[in-house]
Amino acid sequence: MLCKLIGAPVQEGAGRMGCDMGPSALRTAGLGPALQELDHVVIDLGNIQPAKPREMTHPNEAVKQLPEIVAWIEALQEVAYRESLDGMPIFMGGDHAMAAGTIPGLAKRAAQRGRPFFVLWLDAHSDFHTLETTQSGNLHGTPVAYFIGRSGFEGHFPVLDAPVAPSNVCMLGIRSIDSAERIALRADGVTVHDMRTIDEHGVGALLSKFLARVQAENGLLHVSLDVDFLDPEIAPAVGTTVPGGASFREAHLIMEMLHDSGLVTSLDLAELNPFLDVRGRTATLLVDLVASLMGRSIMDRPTRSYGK
Ligand code: Z70
Ligand code: MN
Ligand code: MN
Ligand code: MN
Repeated sequence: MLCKLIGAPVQEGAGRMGCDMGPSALRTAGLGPALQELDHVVIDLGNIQPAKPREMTHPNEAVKQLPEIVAWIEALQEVAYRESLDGMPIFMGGDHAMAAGTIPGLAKRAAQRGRPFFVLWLDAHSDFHTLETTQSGNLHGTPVAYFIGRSGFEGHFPVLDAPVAPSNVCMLGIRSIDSAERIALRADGVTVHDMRTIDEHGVGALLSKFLARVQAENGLLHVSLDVDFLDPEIAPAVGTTVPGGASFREAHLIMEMLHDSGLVTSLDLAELNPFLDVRGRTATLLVDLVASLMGRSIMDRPTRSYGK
């Protein structure tokens, strides 16, 4: 498989700086060589550069860095559309506002191919605010509401060519949601598997059900992985840690099942903040998870320790 590494050093969507170093940390942790070892062809397209931000304001005064994020979204939508013509784009973030660029670009490509488009959203948060409902003003909390076509972005974020059907979005690992988000998620019919659901049913059963649907509908599947999906004990390099995250074993199981499904056509790696990492362990874990997604199996896997 042709893997295209694309750096998206967005940091203006998060509450603190540092996610701009994410692509560099993933390269340093050996993402490219790990994929080559699995017999993939890897090309690194370097980092995306947004255009100069245009002046722009929003009536919600909480909203932060709107011009910068709009510039990123425009650039990433174009790159995602172009680079999804062939191969498997792997977007190395960058905070999760990146997904307001990558996913609409990929969804446009899927529509052009006449294929239904699905998103597996692995995150502690639902990122389902609009420009109107966000209270923190951190725009990494808004991409999902945007790419499914919820109103509240008009005149600011680009008009969507192909909104993602809310029923084609499956969220896994959610454990921090604001009330405006909860209400909107219910109204739109997004599948939300929170941590309680995972504890009751297990990630395997929940994921199988979703994958069966993607397969039955001959869909293309995008995976958007926020570092805070993982438990902060194993993945400390993230701005907003939320306790009770996915374990090492749950995360690898998900990646292995995704690999076996053969359905994944693109990937976001979001919210890695290397400034907060502990001796590169989060970046290394992400590389290992991508390797599992791309075919590394436990029997072949050298034992690695993430202990202190
Ligand atoms: C909260 C907000 C958020 C991270 C998403 C959290 C948003 N709902 N934070 N991902 N790390 O600020 O809107
Ligand atoms: Mn997120
Ligand atoms: Mn998150
Ligand atoms: Mn936040």
